[in-house]
Amino acid sequence: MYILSLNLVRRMTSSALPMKAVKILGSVEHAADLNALRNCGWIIDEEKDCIKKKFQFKDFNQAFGWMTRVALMADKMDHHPEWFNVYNRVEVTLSTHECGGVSPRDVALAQFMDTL
Ligand code: H2B
Repeated sequence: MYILSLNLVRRMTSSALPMKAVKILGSVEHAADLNALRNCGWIIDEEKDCIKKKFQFKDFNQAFGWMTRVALMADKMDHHPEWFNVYNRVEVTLSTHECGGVSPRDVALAQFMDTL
């Protein structure tokens, strides 16, 4: 898990591999990634062109610790989640303003959230 996270960090912050802000819903090229996210509990909202997931933790400490780690990565990526937290629940919505939809940046941040 730790090694996977490190690879994701490199992939997400490497200037050699910039992830373009292009819409990917319905694109054949990204179908496998989107399906993998579906299998991890992400809802692909085609209408609103965003992806969503409800995370649940043991308590507030666990939830906020996770949010803190995600926030540090989001800041590094300059790609920030829309989220809503009550006690041990965090509801996340990801989309990319630049393209007005879901882009590879959202997929990468979603994968990072799942690895923590
Ligand atoms: N976060 C998300 N989720 N989508 C964006 O398109 C985005 C962002 N753009 N964070 C960034 C910041 C942009 O607004 C700034 C100006 O770089």
